[in-house]
Amino acid sequence: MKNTVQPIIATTARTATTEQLLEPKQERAARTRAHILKFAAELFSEQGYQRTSIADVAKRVGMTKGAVYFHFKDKDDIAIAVVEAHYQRWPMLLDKVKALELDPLATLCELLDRMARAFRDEIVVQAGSRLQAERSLINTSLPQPYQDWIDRLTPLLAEAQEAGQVRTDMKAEALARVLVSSFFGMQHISDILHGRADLAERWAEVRTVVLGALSPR
Ligand code: LUB
Repeated sequence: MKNTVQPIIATTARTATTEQLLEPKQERAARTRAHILKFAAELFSEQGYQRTSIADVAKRVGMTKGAVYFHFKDKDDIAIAVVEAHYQRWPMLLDKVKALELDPLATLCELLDRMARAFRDEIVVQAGSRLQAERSLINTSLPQPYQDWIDRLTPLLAEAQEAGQVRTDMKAEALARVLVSSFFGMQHISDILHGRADLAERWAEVRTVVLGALSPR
C-alpha cells in the first residue's frame, strides 16, 4: 500500500511546488481558471473567436485539452467568461474613481480617461471587445453590450447637470448614449487602424470635442 501511495505523491511532487500542494483545492482551481482565461483572451484578441480552438488555448496555457475542459465546458464557455471578465472591470474602475471624491464632471472625465487606458493596455478588455464585435459569429448568448455603460454614465451625467457642469437641454441618458457611441467608435477605429497604439491621442481628440459639447448652453 505504501508503495502505491508513494509514486502518486512523488509524481505529484515532481510537477507541483510544496505551496501548490498545500493550496486549498478551490483556490488552485480558481487560479488555474484565471490562468486559462488570460491566455484564451490573448488568443481571442489576436486571432478572433472562430480561428481559436480549445487546442490553441491548451497549447498557449501549457496544459492538456482535458485539463482545460475540466474548467470550461467548451470554447463558448470560455468566450462568455472572457466577456464577463471584460464587464467586471468597469464597476471596479468606477469604485476607484468615486473614491477620489472628485466633482461630478471630473469623476466622469477621470473614469473615461481610465477606460481609454484599459482599452489600450488590458488584454481581457481588448478580447471582450473583439468577441462582442464578433457576437453574430458566436453561437451562444453573450452579455448585452453597451447598455451597462449607458446605464453607468447616465447618473454621473445627471449629477453633473445638477451641479451646473453639464447642459440640461438634453436628458442625461441621451448624453450617455452620445458618450458611449463616441468612445466605442474611437476605440474601434484605433484598434482596426493601429491596434489601439494611438488610442490615447484619439481619445484626447474625442474628449476635447465631445466633453466640450457637454458644456451648459
Ligand atoms: C464599450 C465594448 C467596447 C462601449 O460597453 C461595451 O460593450 C463596449 C464591447 O462591446 O466599448 C463604449 C464604452
